[in-house]
Amino acid sequence: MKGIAVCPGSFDPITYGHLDIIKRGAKVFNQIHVVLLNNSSKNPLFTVEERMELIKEVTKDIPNVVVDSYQGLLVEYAKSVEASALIRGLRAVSDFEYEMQITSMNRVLNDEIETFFVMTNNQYSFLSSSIVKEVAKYNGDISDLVPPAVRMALQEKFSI
Ligand code: COD
Repeated sequence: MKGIAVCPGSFDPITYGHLDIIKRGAKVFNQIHVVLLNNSSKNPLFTVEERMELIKEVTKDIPNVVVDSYQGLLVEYAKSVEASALIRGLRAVSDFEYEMQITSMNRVLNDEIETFFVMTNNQYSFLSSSIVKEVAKYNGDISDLVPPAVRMALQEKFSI
């Protein structure tokens, strides 16, 4: 599929689940903008700069990925980079209600931008940034959940 897609998130921090969605999107679209936005219901552990650095590090081998951050509405960002699509991941039925709500709102705000959902890879269906932070906080093994750079950043955050 041609064109530019935006893969939005809070990425606090980026996990192998996110990375899987980004890689699969990058096979389908010409360019993927991975954009860090503010989710007002979350209180991030990492700063915007720290999260951006980690995303850049773990996506550096995917040539058609651009990493960015934006303070504002997702659809405004998408318009500013001339994207025609948004990519979101779906893990479980529990994701569906929330995703449907924001997708509907985004369509009200701009009905020219389509949202595409990528079903999680089975091995990451349980994986979330929150779970990773919880396990890392108590020094559990997160090596199968996040790339090495993220694991090190978490260990530093929790002074392990
Ligand atoms: N497998 C597959 N997909 C996954 C996995 C996994 N293991 N883990 C996460 N994902 C997917 C999520 O389902 C999501 O699609 C994406 O990865 C990013 O997840 P998060 O948790 O990092 O990001 P969110 O859900 O907090 O992002 C919300 C936004 C920041 C995009 C949203 O709040 C937003 O758009 N904010 C800007 C203001 C705005 O425009 N709001 C929308 C209008 S209401």
